[in-house]
Amino acid sequence: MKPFEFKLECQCRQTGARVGQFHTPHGVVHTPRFMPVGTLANVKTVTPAQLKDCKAEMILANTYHLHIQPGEDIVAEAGGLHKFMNWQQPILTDSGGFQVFSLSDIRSITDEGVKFRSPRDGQMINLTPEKSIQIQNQLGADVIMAFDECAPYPATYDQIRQASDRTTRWLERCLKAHARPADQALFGIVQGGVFLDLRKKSASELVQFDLPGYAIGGVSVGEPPELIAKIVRAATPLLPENKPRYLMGIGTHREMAQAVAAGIDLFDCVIPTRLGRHGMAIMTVDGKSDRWNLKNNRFKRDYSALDASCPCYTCQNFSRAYLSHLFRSQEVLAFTLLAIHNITELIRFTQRMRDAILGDRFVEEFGHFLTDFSHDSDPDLH
Ligand code: PRF
Ligand code: ZN
Repeated sequence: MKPFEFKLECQCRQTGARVGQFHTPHGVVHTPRFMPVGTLANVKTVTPAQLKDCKAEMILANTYHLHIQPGEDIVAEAGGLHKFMNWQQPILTDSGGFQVFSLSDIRSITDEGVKFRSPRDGQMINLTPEKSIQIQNQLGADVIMAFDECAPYPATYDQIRQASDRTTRWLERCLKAHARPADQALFGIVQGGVFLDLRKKSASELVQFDLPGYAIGGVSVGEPPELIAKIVRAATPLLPENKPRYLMGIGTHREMAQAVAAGIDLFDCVIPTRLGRHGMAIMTVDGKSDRWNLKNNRFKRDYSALDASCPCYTCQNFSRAYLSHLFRSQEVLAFTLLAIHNITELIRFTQRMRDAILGDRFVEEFGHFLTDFSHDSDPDLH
């Protein structure tokens, strides 16, 4: 098998949904698939052994955070990210592009790069396409992301055009700087905000670089949620069929189902661990998604399993009443148990879509998530 080969196994006959296998130096990722987020070289409150039990395949880490602490030199000296955090399966690092814009005190954005103050010690940091790639080369993930400019929402057409044009120019510099193309796949990121013509322009420019994979960025930044599916349906058909497609920062059932229907393969989101720390369980009840607050009084004496149909460690061993008690007592174990369930739930959801596509049952089983989805009557597709 060639490195970073994406093997298209099956395509849905009614939608753009597909099943594939993405090969990396640390193993195969079966798509569609949800990827848990491990920002600082750990998925918050969950051990690697527990993550494996959740059926996680590829996980994420962040260039921005790891550069600030502990620094890429320490990770490289430790033997790279896989060894440092003891995760021997695939890892993807985000470039820092998005995190600088959403988390830091920015001093300037120019064609050269982004200057900002480190939230750790106030020192000036200069992140450029070259620097982001050099850091990601040192971290050593299987997939690294291009350094992009994600414009805020709302922004004018001109601002978004400038940010997505700059993202294309930066991609060229990322490719030149990339020192490990043999064992790290560089993915490009489609920008263009809510403007479908800019999305199409961005996607068609990126495709010229013949990259091993493509992502759609700049969504879920505050725009109305119904626009996400529109944006994905505008950009995805322009991306090559035989390369993985990753929708960044998305992880609700509905958004993932609609994106899968448009041909997306990979997702990531912090919500399973973040909601877990707030006492919220992500549930599928009668095929529909729901969120339960475990601190609710109705769970106080509910001795049934969190979700009897869920194979996760939490659901197999603990009752709703026990989880409710842990949260009320603010016990740290509560975070771990709920994160295990929530991550399992989102990975199982993508696995169920995978099985349904393979069995020619995708629209039958997931059609209720696709309500505003219609493949040929959508004028934005043309
Ligand atoms: N760019 C990068 N990472 C991201 C995004 C982006 O646009 C998003 C958008 N929601 C999440 N993560 N580099
Ligand atoms: Zn569970």
